[in-house]
Amino acid sequence: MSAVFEFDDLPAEAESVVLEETKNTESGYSSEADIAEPRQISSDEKLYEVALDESYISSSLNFSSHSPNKIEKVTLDDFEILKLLGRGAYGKVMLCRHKATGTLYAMKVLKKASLFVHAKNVEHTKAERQILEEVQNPFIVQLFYAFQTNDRLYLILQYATGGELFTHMASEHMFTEDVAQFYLAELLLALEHLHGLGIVYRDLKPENCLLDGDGHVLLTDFGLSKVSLEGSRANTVCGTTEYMAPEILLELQYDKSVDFWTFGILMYEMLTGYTPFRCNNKKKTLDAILKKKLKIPYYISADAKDLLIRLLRKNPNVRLGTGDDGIQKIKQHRFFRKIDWNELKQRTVIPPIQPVVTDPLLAENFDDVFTSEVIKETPIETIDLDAKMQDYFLNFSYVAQSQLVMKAMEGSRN
Ligand code: ISQ
Repeated sequence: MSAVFEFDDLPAEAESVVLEETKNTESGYSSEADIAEPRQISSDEKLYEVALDESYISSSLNFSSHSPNKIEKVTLDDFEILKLLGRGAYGKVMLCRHKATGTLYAMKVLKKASLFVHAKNVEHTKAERQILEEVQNPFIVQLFYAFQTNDRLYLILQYATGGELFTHMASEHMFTEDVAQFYLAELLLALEHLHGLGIVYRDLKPENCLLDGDGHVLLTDFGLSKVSLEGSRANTVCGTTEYMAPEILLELQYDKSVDFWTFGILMYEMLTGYTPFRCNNKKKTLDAILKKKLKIPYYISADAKDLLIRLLRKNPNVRLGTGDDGIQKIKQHRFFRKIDWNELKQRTVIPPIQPVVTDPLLAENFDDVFTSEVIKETPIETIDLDAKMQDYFLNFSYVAQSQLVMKAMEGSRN
Protein backbone atom coordinates (compact mmCIF):
# COMPACT_ATOMS: atom_id res chain seq x y z
CA MET A 1 0.00 0.00 0.00
CA SER A 2 1.46 3.37 -0.95
CA ALA A 3 1.84 6.13 1.60
CA VAL A 4 0.80 9.67 0.77
CA PHE A 5 0.81 12.86 2.76
CA GLU A 6 -2.05 15.21 3.34
CA PHE A 7 -2.58 18.47 5.15
CA ASP A 8 -4.08 18.36 8.59
CA ASP A 9 -7.50 19.93 8.66
CA LEU A 10 -6.93 23.53 9.59
CA PRO A 11 -9.76 25.81 10.60
CA ALA A 12 -10.25 28.47 7.91
CA GLU A 13 -9.13 31.21 10.29
CA ALA A 14 -5.78 29.50 10.78
CA GLU A 15 -4.57 31.08 7.56
CA SER A 16 -4.38 34.74 8.35
CA VAL A 17 -3.78 37.54 5.92
CA VAL A 18 -2.28 40.93 6.34
CA LEU A 19 -4.52 43.50 4.75
CA GLU A 20 -2.27 46.31 3.74
CA GLU A 21 -0.51 47.79 0.77
CA THR A 22 2.42 45.62 -0.11
CA LYS A 23 5.56 45.79 -2.08
CA ASN A 24 6.40 42.52 -3.67
CA THR A 25 9.64 42.13 -1.79
CA GLU A 26 10.82 39.39 0.44
CA SER A 27 11.14 41.64 3.43
CA GLY A 28 7.46 42.51 3.07
CA TYR A 29 6.46 39.05 4.24
CA SER A 30 5.90 37.70 7.68
CA SER A 31 8.32 34.91 8.48
CA GLU A 32 5.67 32.92 10.30
CA ALA A 33 4.74 29.72 8.51
CA ASP A 34 1.01 29.36 8.03
CA ILE A 35 0.98 25.85 6.72
CA ALA A 36 0.30 22.72 8.65
CA GLU A 37 2.82 19.92 8.78
CA PRO A 38 1.75 17.12 6.46
CA ARG A 39 0.47 14.02 8.20
CA GLN A 40 0.92 10.56 6.75
CA ILE A 41 -2.17 8.77 5.58
CA SER A 42 -2.56 5.51 3.77
CA SER A 43 -4.21 5.45 0.45
CA ASP A 44 -5.61 2.85 -1.84
CA GLU A 45 -7.26 5.50 -3.97
CA LYS A 46 -7.05 5.01 -7.71
CA LEU A 47 -5.66 7.54 -10.12
CA TYR A 48 -6.53 7.39 -13.77
CA GLU A 49 -3.31 8.30 -15.54
CA VAL A 50 -3.71 8.60 -19.27
CA ALA A 51 -2.00 5.48 -20.53
CA LEU A 52 0.78 5.77 -23.04
CA ASP A 53 -0.16 2.80 -25.12
CA GLU A 54 -3.91 3.09 -25.36
CA SER A 55 -6.46 5.74 -26.14
CA TYR A 56 -8.56 6.92 -23.17
CA ILE A 57 -11.36 8.46 -25.26
CA SER A 58 -15.04 7.91 -24.61
CA SER A 59 -16.17 5.33 -27.13
CA SER A 60 -18.88 7.59 -28.53
CA LEU A 61 -16.20 9.87 -29.94
CA ASN A 62 -13.74 7.25 -30.98
CA PHE A 63 -14.61 7.06 -34.65
CA SER A 64 -11.74 4.84 -35.57
CA SER A 65 -13.01 1.96 -33.46
CA HIS A 66 -16.71 2.42 -34.28
CA SER A 67 -16.86 3.31 -37.91
CA PRO A 68 -13.40 2.91 -39.34
CA ASN A 69 -14.48 3.46 -42.91
CA LYS A 70 -15.94 6.87 -42.05
CA ILE A 71 -12.75 8.44 -40.84
CA GLU A 72 -11.39 11.18 -43.08
CA LYS A 73 -7.66 10.98 -43.32
CA VAL A 74 -6.20 14.42 -42.73
CA THR A 75 -2.57 15.14 -43.43
CA LEU A 76 -0.13 18.03 -43.32
CA ASP A 77 -0.69 18.48 -47.08
CA ASP A 78 -4.26 19.60 -46.39
CA PHE A 79 -2.97 22.78 -44.74
CA GLU A 80 -1.08 25.84 -45.87
CA ILE A 81 1.15 27.24 -43.14
CA LEU A 82 0.93 31.02 -42.96
CA LYS A 83 2.55 32.46 -39.84
CA LEU A 84 4.16 31.63 -36.54
CA LEU A 85 1.85 32.57 -33.63
CA GLY A 86 3.96 31.39 -30.72
CA ARG A 87 6.74 29.18 -29.54
CA GLY A 88 7.15 27.44 -26.21
CA ALA A 89 8.76 24.56 -24.40
CA TYR A 90 6.14 22.32 -26.06
CA GLY A 91 6.94 23.30 -29.68
CA LYS A 92 5.35 25.81 -32.04
CA VAL A 93 1.89 27.13 -32.81
CA MET A 94 1.35 28.24 -36.41
CA LEU A 95 -1.51 29.95 -38.17
CA CYS A 96 -2.64 27.70 -41.02
CA ARG A 97 -5.36 27.49 -43.65
CA HIS A 98 -7.26 24.36 -44.54
CA LYS A 99 -6.75 24.32 -48.31
CA ALA A 100 -10.12 22.76 -49.20
CA THR A 101 -12.32 25.08 -47.13
CA GLY A 102 -10.16 28.16 -46.55
CA THR A 103 -10.80 27.91 -42.81
CA LEU A 104 -8.05 29.31 -40.56
CA TYR A 105 -6.81 27.22 -37.64
CA ALA A 106 -4.00 27.26 -35.09
CA MET A 107 -1.65 24.34 -35.72
CA LYS A 108 0.27 23.10 -32.70
CA VAL A 109 3.38 21.18 -33.77
CA LEU A 110 5.37 18.96 -31.44
CA LYS A 111 8.55 17.08 -32.32
CA LYS A 112 8.26 13.47 -31.22
CA ALA A 113 11.98 13.20 -30.48
CA SER A 114 11.90 16.24 -28.17
CA LEU A 115 9.01 14.71 -26.27
CA PHE A 116 11.15 11.73 -25.35
CA VAL A 117 13.73 13.93 -23.62
CA HIS A 118 11.45 13.87 -20.57
CA ALA A 119 9.24 10.83 -20.14
CA LYS A 120 6.43 13.04 -18.80
CA ASN A 121 6.22 14.99 -22.07
CA VAL A 122 4.84 12.05 -23.99
CA GLU A 123 2.24 11.51 -21.34
CA HIS A 124 1.34 15.21 -21.31
CA THR A 125 0.96 15.33 -25.08
CA LYS A 126 -1.30 12.32 -25.11
CA ALA A 127 -3.30 13.76 -22.24
CA GLU A 128 -3.72 17.03 -24.12
CA ARG A 129 -4.89 15.36 -27.32
CA GLN A 130 -7.29 13.09 -25.41
CA ILE A 131 -8.74 15.80 -23.22
CA LEU A 132 -9.22 18.21 -26.09
CA GLU A 133 -11.14 15.57 -27.97
CA GLU A 134 -13.52 15.01 -25.11
CA VAL A 135 -14.08 18.64 -24.20
CA GLN A 136 -16.65 20.70 -26.10
CA ASN A 137 -17.22 24.01 -24.37
CA PRO A 138 -17.56 27.60 -25.63
CA PHE A 139 -14.75 28.74 -23.33
CA ILE A 140 -12.27 26.02 -24.27
CA VAL A 141 -10.25 25.90 -27.50
CA GLN A 142 -11.71 23.26 -29.78
CA LEU A 143 -9.69 20.49 -31.35
CA PHE A 144 -10.67 19.83 -34.98
CA TYR A 145 -8.02 17.40 -36.17
CA ALA A 146 -5.00 15.55 -34.87
CA PHE A 147 -2.51 13.72 -37.08
CA GLN A 148 1.13 12.77 -37.16
CA THR A 149 4.05 12.39 -39.47
CA ASN A 150 7.05 10.21 -38.85
CA ASP A 151 8.69 12.80 -36.63
CA ARG A 152 5.96 15.24 -35.52
CA LEU A 153 2.56 15.45 -33.89
CA TYR A 154 -0.01 18.01 -35.09
CA LEU A 155 -3.06 19.39 -33.31
CA ILE A 156 -5.37 21.52 -35.47
CA LEU A 157 -7.11 23.86 -33.05
CA GLN A 158 -9.62 26.69 -33.10
CA TYR A 159 -7.80 29.92 -33.96
CA ALA A 160 -8.15 32.42 -31.13
CA THR A 161 -7.89 35.65 -33.14
CA GLY A 162 -8.00 37.86 -30.01
CA GLY A 163 -4.58 36.62 -28.81
CA GLU A 164 -3.56 36.15 -25.18
CA LEU A 165 -5.73 37.75 -22.53
CA PHE A 166 -2.61 39.00 -20.79
CA THR A 167 -1.33 40.86 -23.83
CA HIS A 168 -4.42 42.99 -23.34
CA MET A 169 -3.81 43.14 -19.62
CA ALA A 170 -0.18 44.13 -20.03
CA SER A 171 -1.21 47.13 -22.10
CA GLU A 172 -3.40 48.31 -19.23
CA HIS A 173 -1.07 47.04 -16.44
CA MET A 174 -4.05 45.62 -14.52
CA PHE A 175 -7.79 45.18 -14.87
CA THR A 176 -10.56 46.98 -13.02
CA GLU A 177 -12.60 44.65 -10.82
CA ASP A 178 -15.53 44.72 -13.28
CA VAL A 179 -13.30 43.67 -16.17
CA ALA A 180 -11.57 40.97 -14.10
CA GLN A 181 -14.97 39.66 -12.97
CA PHE A 182 -15.98 38.97 -16.56
CA TYR A 183 -12.85 37.00 -17.49
CA LEU A 184 -12.70 35.14 -14.18
CA ALA A 185 -16.39 34.20 -14.50
CA GLU A 186 -15.90 32.79 -18.03
CA LEU A 187 -12.81 30.90 -16.84
CA LEU A 188 -14.80 29.51 -13.93
CA LEU A 189 -17.38 28.12 -16.40
CA ALA A 190 -14.52 26.45 -18.29
CA LEU A 191 -13.17 24.94 -15.05
CA GLU A 192 -16.65 23.82 -14.03
CA HIS A 193 -16.98 21.97 -17.33
CA LEU A 194 -13.58 20.30 -16.98
CA HIS A 195 -14.15 19.29 -13.37
CA GLY A 196 -17.53 17.84 -14.38
CA LEU A 197 -15.62 15.52 -16.74
CA GLY A 198 -13.17 14.60 -13.98
CA ILE A 199 -10.39 16.70 -15.51
CA VAL A 200 -8.09 18.73 -13.27
CA TYR A 201 -6.63 21.53 -15.45
CA ARG A 202 -3.57 22.26 -13.23
CA ASP A 203 -2.00 24.91 -15.43
CA LEU A 204 -4.19 27.98 -15.25
CA LYS A 205 -1.90 30.90 -16.08
CA PRO A 206 -2.03 34.02 -18.23
CA GLU A 207 -0.47 32.49 -21.36
CA ASN A 208 -3.14 29.81 -21.46
CA CYS A 209 -6.05 32.24 -21.52
CA LEU A 210 -6.76 33.28 -25.09
CA LEU A 211 -9.53 35.44 -26.52
CA ASP A 212 -11.72 34.77 -29.52
CA GLY A 213 -12.50 37.51 -32.03
CA ASP A 214 -15.41 38.78 -29.92
CA GLY A 215 -13.31 38.92 -26.75
CA HIS A 216 -14.62 35.78 -25.00
CA VAL A 217 -12.19 33.56 -23.11
CA LEU A 218 -10.75 30.42 -24.69
CA LEU A 219 -8.74 28.20 -22.38
CA THR A 220 -5.94 26.30 -24.05
CA ASP A 221 -3.01 23.99 -23.38
CA PHE A 222 -4.00 20.77 -21.76
CA GLY A 223 -0.49 19.39 -21.62
CA LEU A 224 -0.51 19.29 -17.86
CA SER A 225 -4.11 18.32 -17.25
CA LYS A 226 -5.00 15.02 -15.71
CA VAL A 227 -8.07 12.90 -15.92
CA SER A 228 -8.88 11.67 -12.45
CA LEU A 229 -11.47 9.21 -11.28
CA GLU A 230 -13.93 10.58 -8.79
CA GLY A 231 -12.40 10.94 -5.34
CA SER A 232 -8.91 10.30 -6.61
CA ARG A 233 -5.91 12.54 -6.27
CA ALA A 234 -2.84 12.89 -8.44
CA ASN A 235 0.73 13.82 -7.53
CA THR A 236 3.29 15.17 -9.98
CA VAL A 237 5.31 18.40 -9.87
CA CYS A 238 5.10 20.40 -13.12
CA GLY A 239 3.94 23.83 -14.18
CA THR A 240 4.78 27.47 -13.75
CA THR A 241 6.42 28.23 -10.38
CA GLU A 242 4.49 31.37 -9.42
CA TYR A 243 1.18 29.66 -10.09
CA MET A 244 1.93 26.35 -8.37
CA ALA A 245 -0.30 25.27 -5.52
CA PRO A 246 1.41 24.34 -2.21
CA GLU A 247 0.19 20.74 -2.37
CA ILE A 248 1.80 20.31 -5.82
CA LEU A 249 5.10 21.72 -4.59
CA LEU A 250 5.04 19.36 -1.64
CA GLU A 251 4.30 16.49 -4.02
CA LEU A 252 1.21 15.65 -2.04
CA GLN A 253 -1.76 14.11 -3.70
CA TYR A 254 -4.02 16.78 -5.11
CA ASP A 255 -7.38 17.21 -6.75
CA LYS A 256 -9.48 19.93 -8.45
CA SER A 257 -8.72 22.29 -5.53
CA VAL A 258 -5.38 23.07 -7.24
CA ASP A 259 -7.37 24.81 -9.96
CA PHE A 260 -8.98 27.11 -7.39
CA TRP A 261 -5.54 28.04 -6.06
CA THR A 262 -4.30 28.94 -9.56
CA PHE A 263 -7.61 30.71 -10.19
CA GLY A 264 -6.87 32.79 -7.07
CA ILE A 265 -3.34 33.59 -8.29
CA LEU A 266 -4.72 34.64 -11.67
CA MET A 267 -7.36 36.83 -10.00
CA TYR A 268 -4.65 38.44 -7.87
CA GLU A 269 -2.50 39.12 -10.93
CA MET A 270 -5.43 40.58 -12.86
CA LEU A 271 -6.23 42.98 -10.02
CA THR A 272 -2.70 44.02 -9.06
CA GLY A 273 -0.46 43.37 -12.07
CA TYR A 274 1.75 40.91 -10.17
CA THR A 275 1.48 37.47 -8.57
CA PRO A 276 1.29 37.28 -4.74
CA PHE A 277 4.33 35.10 -4.01
CA ARG A 278 6.76 36.25 -6.71
CA CYS A 279 10.36 36.67 -5.52
CA ASN A 280 13.61 37.31 -7.34
CA ASN A 281 14.51 33.66 -7.60
CA LYS A 282 12.70 30.35 -7.97
CA LYS A 283 13.71 28.94 -4.58
CA LYS A 284 12.43 32.02 -2.73
CA THR A 285 9.20 31.95 -4.73
CA LEU A 286 8.62 28.31 -3.80
CA ASP A 287 9.34 29.11 -0.18
CA ALA A 288 6.93 32.03 -0.23
CA ILE A 289 4.14 29.89 -1.70
CA LEU A 290 4.55 27.41 1.11
CA LYS A 291 5.18 29.70 4.05
CA LYS A 292 4.45 33.35 3.52
CA LYS A 293 1.21 35.00 4.42
CA LEU A 294 -0.87 36.40 1.63
CA LYS A 295 -0.77 40.17 1.50
CA ILE A 296 -3.42 42.12 -0.28
CA PRO A 297 -2.97 45.73 -1.39
CA TYR A 298 -5.24 48.38 0.13
CA TYR A 299 -6.93 49.28 -3.14
CA ILE A 300 -8.58 45.86 -3.54
CA SER A 301 -12.30 45.91 -2.64
CA ALA A 302 -13.61 44.04 0.40
CA ASP A 303 -15.39 41.47 -1.80
CA ALA A 304 -12.35 40.77 -3.96
CA LYS A 305 -10.16 40.56 -0.85
CA ASP A 306 -12.51 38.08 0.80
CA LEU A 307 -12.58 35.87 -2.30
CA LEU A 308 -8.77 35.97 -2.67
CA ILE A 309 -8.29 34.98 0.98
CA ARG A 310 -10.62 32.02 0.56
CA LEU A 311 -9.09 30.85 -2.73
CA LEU A 312 -5.47 31.25 -1.65
CA ARG A 313 -5.65 29.06 1.43
CA LYS A 314 -2.55 26.92 1.50
CA ASN A 315 -4.49 24.02 2.93
CA PRO A 316 -6.59 22.63 0.04
CA ASN A 317 -9.07 21.07 2.44
CA VAL A 318 -10.34 24.49 3.52
CA ARG A 319 -9.89 26.30 0.21
CA LEU A 320 -13.04 27.74 -1.37
CA GLY A 321 -14.15 25.45 -4.19
CA THR A 322 -13.15 22.24 -2.44
CA GLY A 323 -15.96 19.73 -1.99
CA ASP A 324 -18.84 18.59 -4.15
CA ASP A 325 -20.67 21.89 -4.65
CA GLY A 326 -17.54 23.98 -4.17
CA ILE A 327 -17.67 25.74 -7.53
CA GLN A 328 -21.22 26.92 -6.75
CA LYS A 329 -19.86 28.62 -3.64
CA ILE A 330 -17.37 30.52 -5.77
CA LYS A 331 -20.08 31.48 -8.28
CA GLN A 332 -22.29 32.71 -5.45
CA HIS A 333 -19.53 34.79 -3.86
CA ARG A 334 -20.29 38.53 -3.60
CA PHE A 335 -17.38 39.32 -5.93
CA PHE A 336 -19.47 37.76 -8.74
CA ARG A 337 -22.80 39.30 -7.68
CA LYS A 338 -23.15 41.25 -10.97
CA ILE A 339 -22.67 38.16 -13.11
CA ASP A 340 -25.73 36.57 -14.70
CA TRP A 341 -24.37 33.03 -15.01
CA ASN A 342 -27.02 31.91 -17.51
CA GLU A 343 -26.35 34.81 -19.85
CA LEU A 344 -22.64 34.33 -19.48
CA LYS A 345 -22.97 30.66 -20.44
CA GLN A 346 -24.94 31.67 -23.56
CA ARG A 347 -22.10 34.09 -24.46
CA THR A 348 -24.64 36.91 -24.64
CA VAL A 349 -22.70 39.15 -22.25
CA ILE A 350 -20.66 41.67 -24.23
CA PRO A 351 -16.95 41.27 -23.38
CA PRO A 352 -15.22 44.32 -21.85
CA ILE A 353 -12.42 44.32 -24.44
CA GLN A 354 -13.12 43.85 -28.15
CA PRO A 355 -9.90 42.70 -29.76
CA VAL A 356 -8.98 44.57 -32.91
CA VAL A 357 -9.07 42.07 -35.75
CA THR A 358 -8.91 43.92 -39.07
CA ASP A 359 -7.97 40.73 -40.88
CA PRO A 360 -7.50 37.37 -39.08
CA LEU A 361 -4.65 36.61 -41.50
CA LEU A 362 -2.61 39.45 -40.01
CA ALA A 363 -2.59 37.81 -36.55
CA GLU A 364 -2.25 41.33 -35.16
CA ASN A 365 -2.98 40.24 -31.58
CA PHE A 366 0.08 38.01 -31.50
CA ASP A 367 3.62 39.11 -30.77
CA ASP A 368 5.43 40.23 -33.93
CA VAL A 369 8.57 38.56 -32.61
CA PHE A 370 6.74 35.45 -33.81
CA THR A 371 4.45 36.67 -36.57
CA SER A 372 7.25 38.43 -38.48
CA GLU A 373 9.39 35.29 -38.56
CA VAL A 374 9.88 33.89 -42.03
CA ILE A 375 8.28 30.49 -42.28
CA LYS A 376 10.65 27.81 -43.48
CA GLU A 377 9.59 24.62 -45.14
CA THR A 378 9.75 21.92 -42.44
CA PRO A 379 12.80 19.77 -43.24
CA ILE A 380 12.02 16.12 -43.47
CA GLU A 381 13.56 14.49 -40.43
CA THR A 382 15.94 11.75 -41.48
CA ILE A 383 16.29 10.08 -38.08
CA ASP A 384 13.72 7.36 -37.76
CA LEU A 385 12.15 6.88 -34.36
CA ASP A 386 12.20 3.21 -33.54
CA ALA A 387 8.93 1.32 -33.81
CA LYS A 388 8.56 1.09 -30.05
CA MET A 389 8.68 4.87 -29.76
CA GLN A 390 6.15 5.28 -32.60
CA ASP A 391 3.85 2.93 -30.69
CA TYR A 392 3.49 5.61 -28.05
CA PHE A 393 1.57 7.72 -30.53
CA LEU A 394 -0.88 5.08 -31.72
CA ASN A 395 -4.43 6.46 -31.88
CA PHE A 396 -3.19 10.05 -31.94
CA SER A 397 -4.98 10.92 -35.17
CA TYR A 398 -8.44 12.42 -34.90
CA VAL A 399 -11.16 14.13 -36.89
CA ALA A 400 -13.80 15.99 -34.89
CA GLN A 401 -17.39 14.88 -35.36
CA SER A 402 -18.30 18.40 -36.53
CA GLN A 403 -15.80 18.09 -39.38
CA LEU A 404 -17.22 14.72 -40.41
CA VAL A 405 -20.74 16.18 -40.52
CA MET A 406 -19.44 19.06 -42.67
CA LYS A 407 -17.81 16.58 -45.04
CA ALA A 408 -21.03 14.56 -45.27
CA MET A 409 -22.97 17.74 -46.07
CA GLU A 410 -20.47 18.75 -48.73
CA GLY A 411 -20.81 15.26 -50.19
CA SER A 412 -24.60 15.40 -50.31
CA ARG A 413 -24.49 18.83 -51.96
CA ASN A 414 -22.14 17.66 -54.73
C1 ISQ B 1 -5.19 29.07 -30.81
N1 ISQ B 1 -5.12 30.25 -31.40
C2 ISQ B 1 -4.01 30.97 -31.26
C3 ISQ B 1 -2.95 30.56 -30.53
C4 ISQ B 1 -3.00 29.34 -29.89
C5 ISQ B 1 -1.96 28.86 -29.09
C6 ISQ B 1 -2.05 27.63 -28.48
C7 ISQ B 1 -3.18 26.87 -28.64
C8 ISQ B 1 -4.23 27.33 -29.40
C9 ISQ B 1 -4.16 28.57 -30.03
